[in-house]
Amino acid sequence: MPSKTAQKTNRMPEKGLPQDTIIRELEAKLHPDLTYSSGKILCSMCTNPHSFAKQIYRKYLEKNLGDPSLFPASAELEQETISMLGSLLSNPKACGSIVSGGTEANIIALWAARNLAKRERGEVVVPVSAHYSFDKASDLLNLKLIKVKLNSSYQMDVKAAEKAITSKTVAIVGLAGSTGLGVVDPIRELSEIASAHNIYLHVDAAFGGFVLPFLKELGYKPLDFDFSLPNVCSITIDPHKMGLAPIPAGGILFRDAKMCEAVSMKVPYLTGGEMKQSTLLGTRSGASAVAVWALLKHLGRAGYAAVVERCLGLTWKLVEGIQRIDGLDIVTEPTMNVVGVKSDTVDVSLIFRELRKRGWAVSLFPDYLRIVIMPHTKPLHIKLFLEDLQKILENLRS
Ligand code: 0PR
Repeated sequence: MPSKTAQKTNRMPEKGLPQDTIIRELEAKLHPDLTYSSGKILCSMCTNPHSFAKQIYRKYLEKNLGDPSLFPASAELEQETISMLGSLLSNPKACGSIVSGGTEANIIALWAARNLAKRERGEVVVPVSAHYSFDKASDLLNLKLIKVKLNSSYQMDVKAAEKAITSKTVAIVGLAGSTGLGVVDPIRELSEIASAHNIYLHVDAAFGGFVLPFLKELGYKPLDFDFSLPNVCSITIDPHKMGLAPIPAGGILFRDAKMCEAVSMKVPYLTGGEMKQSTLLGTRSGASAVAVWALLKHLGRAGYAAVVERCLGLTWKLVEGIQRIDGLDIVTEPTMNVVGVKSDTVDVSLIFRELRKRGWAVSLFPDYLRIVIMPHTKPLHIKLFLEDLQKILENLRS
């Protein structure tokens, strides 16, 4: 993209350079990047991938799921992965794909809903808290987003959602873990509305998909959000977030094959037969899907439950610490490992800036700071963060 300021140009060297020279240059150039291991990243929904997943990913880099005629076994593993994710979400018969992330998954879901509804210039009812990937999807798919207000618990207001439904509505979207606060919308009620109006319901559990299924066994309040609700048509669940898989690994799961068919394209020339694709991308990483398959098998339910238990335990330590600091409070009680921090006395953007000066990365939403406690966060990081936060508040108030 052309910019007003002079852009630095780069040229491929005429003669290749030795690998160690390049590695040294890379280390120096990439040095400014933050690392998860520093503990300073408190704003990301991604984390350092599990070492076993990295090992598997490296081993199978050449595999291309865009051409299952060459890699039929990898395609089979992808389907086994979808079935394992489906069983985590109460539907082992789910169909779908391992995709590039939550954005692609949400685009594919609305693409399917639009095609199934066969409606021109359709509308999609979403909560105002929906991730911006839905804005991208609506732009690409020529759908109008109808953004619905939240209730006092920061969930989609169900009455407002029902009111927003018109003859043009092609889908309702509910969040099972909002980007800002990790809030779960009343998916059961949305499912009832979807049924009453015969409308497609998509659930964005990009983050919550690897957290919510474990709440009950960990002694937290369970929340309905998955295919056990009869009208949930599709779910986004991202292995590259709380699934600990290497980027890129998103997941789009449909209740049944008919829904998946709504976005499938025939690509017969590759096989001389019936080959179909139902993703946005053509050439796509087989290593991603195989790494997710391997990690689901390696960690199992118990392994993932332990990860969630650690993150939630630390989240509550953080909440207690924040509530002890004069002038700070949480926006709402966390459902998962996402915390909103607000202040009645100090502008949160000033706190954000001071934190950055001390190396801490949090996210700045209009009225609050978002902190995500991921598996790379250790108790010591929380302690140091709270100490810095306390000092910052004292300085800003004086
Ligand atoms: N749905 C929800 C609920 C999300 O929170 C996100 C991303 C997406 C969909 C889209 O997922 P992809 O980014 O995989 O396409 N949530 C994070 C966010 O916007 C993404 C993120 C991750 C941002 C790591 C920063 C970061 O360091 O906060």
